[in-house]
Amino acid sequence: MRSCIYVLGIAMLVAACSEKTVKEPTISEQLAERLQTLQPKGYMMGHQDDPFYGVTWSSLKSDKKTYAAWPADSSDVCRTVGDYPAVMGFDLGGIEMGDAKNLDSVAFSRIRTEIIKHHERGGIITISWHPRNPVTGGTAWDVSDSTVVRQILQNDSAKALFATWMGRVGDFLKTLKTEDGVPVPVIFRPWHENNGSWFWWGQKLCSDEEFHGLWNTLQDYLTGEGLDNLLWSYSPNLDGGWTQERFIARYPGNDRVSLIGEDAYQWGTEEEFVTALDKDLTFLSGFAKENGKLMAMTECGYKNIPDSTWWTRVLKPVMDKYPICYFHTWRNYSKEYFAPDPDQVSAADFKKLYEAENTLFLKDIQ
Ligand code: BMA
Repeated sequence: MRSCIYVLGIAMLVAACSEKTVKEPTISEQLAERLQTLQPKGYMMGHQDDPFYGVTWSSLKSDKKTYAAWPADSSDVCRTVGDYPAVMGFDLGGIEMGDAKNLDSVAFSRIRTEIIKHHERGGIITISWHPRNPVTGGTAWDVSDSTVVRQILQNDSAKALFATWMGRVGDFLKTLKTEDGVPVPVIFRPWHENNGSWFWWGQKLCSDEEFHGLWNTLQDYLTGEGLDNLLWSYSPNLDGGWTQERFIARYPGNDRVSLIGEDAYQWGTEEEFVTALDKDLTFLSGFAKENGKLMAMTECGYKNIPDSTWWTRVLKPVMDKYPICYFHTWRNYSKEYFAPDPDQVSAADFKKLYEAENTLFLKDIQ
């Protein structure tokens, strides 16, 4: 009898172990593995809203309702270097209101189509969300009320409204599937630039505990909805002086984040930018290594790129020093753009960046 129990025990142990070894990684775990495998080859180029409009073109007609007959698959990046960005970024701002178009007038149906298309080309998707202010009704940039996050967590009517908003985000994310019904992997990056005070979830607008409450509310909701295709990215803004203590004050926690990074724009002088970025990437790469996280420049750029050698002279030397998975340039439209088009002063330099061994565009990751 004793030996029977012993044999049974061993058999159960073996079964449990093999169950563990055959457990399929989730879609987001597969994406993390892909990012990890690609990283030693170099860093990917990303662009926000790449297929919708560019410096000189827009597929949205002036009626703001219909799309012009721009050749399908237009892209300033592709027009400049002959290849698409490896990473494409999209924003859900407006989905919370039940709007048909996002805050930059792009129809959510079109966003869905382009996300699936880029995934099927072999590209990588990142999604941000600039939700309206649920208390004032203003935009994400309305910082007139510093109790918004607290209200979402504590006030019944704000809580209920925010629950509706999360539901709409979840409903949209659930539709990001290939024809075979396989969910598209997404680097999901909510509550970004939270160390600045220009969004209602910013530094001076909520306490650390409230920020964590906001993060967890959204993450727990979407995870509870079965969305295991989201790779969660924590992305404050360029700081220039991160300390461990300050960084972890709002960091959601190792069990909640897979990729860390920051949004780093050159707004002032080149020297200020490079010094701050270099310091921050030193800190972030140390933190990423210690905590087993992926890292990226989750947004970056130099508005309207007035410097013809900015890419290879200013940005590349800093990026080369750190194990970033990608750098993500913000959107291009006539007044403001962060990636060149073929006639832009930095186009030739951007081509040089493209030709470098360690920069990855779509063809490099397919
Ligand atoms: C900002 C600007 C805005 C835009 C928002 C969301 O940085 O580009 O014009 O509405 O991002 O894309």
